[in-house]
Amino acid sequence: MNVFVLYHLLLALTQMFGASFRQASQCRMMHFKCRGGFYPRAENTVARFPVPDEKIHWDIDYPEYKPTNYTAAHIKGQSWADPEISHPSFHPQWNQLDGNVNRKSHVGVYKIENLFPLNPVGRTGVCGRGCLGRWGPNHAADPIVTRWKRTSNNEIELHSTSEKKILQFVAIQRRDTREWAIPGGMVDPGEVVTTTLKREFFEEALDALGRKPEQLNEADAIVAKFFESGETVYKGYVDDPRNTDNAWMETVAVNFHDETGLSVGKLPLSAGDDAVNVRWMDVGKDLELYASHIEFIEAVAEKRNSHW
Ligand code: RP5
Repeated sequence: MNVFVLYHLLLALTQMFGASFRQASQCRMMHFKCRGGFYPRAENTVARFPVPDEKIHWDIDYPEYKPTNYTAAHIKGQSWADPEISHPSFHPQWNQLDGNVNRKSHVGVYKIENLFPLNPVGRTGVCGRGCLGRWGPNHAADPIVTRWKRTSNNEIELHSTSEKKILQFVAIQRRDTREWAIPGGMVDPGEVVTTTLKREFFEEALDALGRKPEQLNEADAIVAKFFESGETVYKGYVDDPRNTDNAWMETVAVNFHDETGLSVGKLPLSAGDDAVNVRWMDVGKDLELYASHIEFIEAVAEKRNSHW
């Protein structure tokens, strides 16, 4: 068998058995929301050093590049945050599971330069950790809970132009930036992603933390059951406004779909924890969402063949 035939055989096998979700690879990704302007919600104004599109990637020379060094004062000394990189007690195991802290990236092996992990996409105009707790990847999970939009007669509504079914997803309004977003959150050390997905949805969209234990009811059991089967639609880097050259967000986004609208699709939503608002939002390409959440929603729309 010659090399050409072998290559195409391997390619076909990868397509047949490979991941059916989007997975960001390190090669030539771009980021936009963590570049230009100011670092979000910093104590003082923190301007990002300008990084034009063509200078994002580390392998492109940019001798003038002087990123602003910023680590938020409030993360220092927190139990959920790493110490300074030079702290004598800090011996991070990069690119692997470090105790119960996951320092592996979904996008491949990231580089370490002068002790600091390097953002796998490239320059952001800020070095240090910004307001992220971990050096390197900060892992999150995003539950995308969907149902079909229905008329008052409970019939599935079709879009007037595309004539396709309209998907709705549970969106929260973030307390920090006031942008609408998927109700995701950080994976705690040692926590499995399936637990994070459920926990974050309970906290942000059903206000589980604001309720007394005796208020936990039948609805909670419905949600717990509903979260047993989800489909991963994205795994990788997030273009999050908090990213820096040395600390960045990554996520696993999973779709949980209520086909009949009779399960989670019927429950009353209530904003809690980091959310100031929650609602079912129609899916379409004009949505403006936090970070790169629109990409994950697009992947769900594609999977469900809904209006976009
Ligand atoms: C985004 O930040 C992730 O996609 C996830 O939605 C979120 C996690 O951060 P917090 O909401 O916990 O701040 O990058």
